[in-house]
Parts: sequence; structure tokens; C-alpha cells
Amino acid sequence: MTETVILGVIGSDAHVVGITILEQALEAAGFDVVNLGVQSSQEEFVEAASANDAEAVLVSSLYGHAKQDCEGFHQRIADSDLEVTTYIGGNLAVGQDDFEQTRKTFREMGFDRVFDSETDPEEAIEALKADLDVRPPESEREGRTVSV
Ligand code: B12
Repeated sequence: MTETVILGVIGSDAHVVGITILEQALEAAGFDVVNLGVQSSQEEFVEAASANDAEAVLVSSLYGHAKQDCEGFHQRIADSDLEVTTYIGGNLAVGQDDFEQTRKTFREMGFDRVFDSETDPEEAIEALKADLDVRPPESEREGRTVSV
């Protein structure tokens, strides 16, 4: 499997621990990860996705300003003719908002999936595998019973 994923913390946000854990979990699951680190601009995400022919872009935001930082992000992606799956996760709103409302807001902004700060990295990995149609290598499929 060689799916490439761009990962980073958007805007002026400097919270690094979450993406470090995500990076390790994604790599252990077999993804190629380009970690842009903290305080990454929309432009840096788009350029990295384009330069690395990425399948997915994972945006992290913890400090409560994700909505402002992501305004116009999907327009920028479309303008670059990129076809990527986009996820966002973390503490996306200020304070203890109703997460279903937060999810709705970011889905309307164009993100394919929206995750809260309680998300286990494995949850995001399973979602990515499903969205990118990642199948286990043939060697791991051997011996499985296939029912028709
Ligand atoms: C450590 C910390 C800091 C450190 C960061 C050090 C560093 N370099 O990383 C310091 C002290 C610098 C800091 C600063 C600030 N912080 Co701070 N910080 C925290 C704290 C205590 C822990 C964050 C952390 O590392 N968690 C551990 C990791 C493993 O969890 P995580 O980051 O949530 O990531 C997981 C999930 O969220 C999820 N996830 C994250 N991103 C994504 C993306 C995708 C696609 C997916 C699928 C999943 C996913 O998966 C990750 C792994 O499991 C949190 C409170 C908390 N308990 O969460 C506040 C917190 C995030 N900080 C907060 C704030 C307000 C700030 C400041 C604005 C404070 C200030 N006024 O200066 C500044 C912002 C500075 C900046 N420019 O970013 C608030 C945000 C409030 C909000 N969103 O409503 C929090 C929630 C504290 C609070 N309760 O008020 N902070």
C-alpha cells in the first residue's frame, strides 16, 4: 500500500502532540505520511498534496479557530485540480460546543469527515482505509474464507 497522506496543524496553532501520535499510527498502518508540522498555511497543505500526489489531507486544529483558518480551503483545493479526501479533527470550536453542530459546519465547508478530540487514531485509520478503498496485501488475505 502506498497511499500518501498530508498531515498538519493549520493556522497559527502550535499544538503538536496530536499530529505526532497520528503520524506514528498512520505510518504503522502502512501510509506514507508527509507531516507539515504546526502552524501550516492552507497553501502549504495544497502544495504538499499536489507535490506528493496525495490521496488524503488531514487537518488538525486544537486552539478553537479552525473555522476561520479553513475558510476557502476547499475552493483552493478545487482551484488546484486536486482530488483528495479531506479530514479535520481536534478541538474545532471554542469551548464545549455541540459536536454534531460542529461536524455539520465543517462538512458544509467541504470536509469529508470531521473528528472530535476524543478520536482514537485507529478510528481515523479505519475511515481512511474505507474511503481510499485500501485492501490488505494479498499475503494477508490468503487463507480467508470468501463467501459468495
Ligand atoms: C499541551 C497544550 C498546550 C501547549 C502545546 C504544546 C505543544 N507544542 O504541543 C501550549 C502550552 C503551548 C498550549 C498553548 C495554547 N493552548 Co493549549 N492545550 C494543551 C492541552 C493541555 C493538551 C493538548 C495535547 O497535547 N493533547 C494530547 C493529544 C494526544 O491530544 P489532541 O491534541 O487532542 O489530539 C488527538 C485528538 O484531538 C485527535 N486529533 C487531533 N487532530 C486531528 C486531526 C484529524 C484529521 C483526526 C482524525 C484526529 C485529530 O487525535 C489526536 C491523537 O489522539 C489542551 C487541553 C487538552 N487536555 O486537550 C489545551 C488546549 C488545546 N489549549 C487551548 C488553548 C486555548 C491554548 C492557547 C490559545 C492558550 C493561550 N491563550 O495562549 C494557546 C495556543 C497557542 C498556539 N499558537 O497554538 C484550549 C483550546 C480551547 C478550544 N479549542 O476551545 C485547550 C483545549 C485547553 C482548554 N481546555 O481550554 N496548549
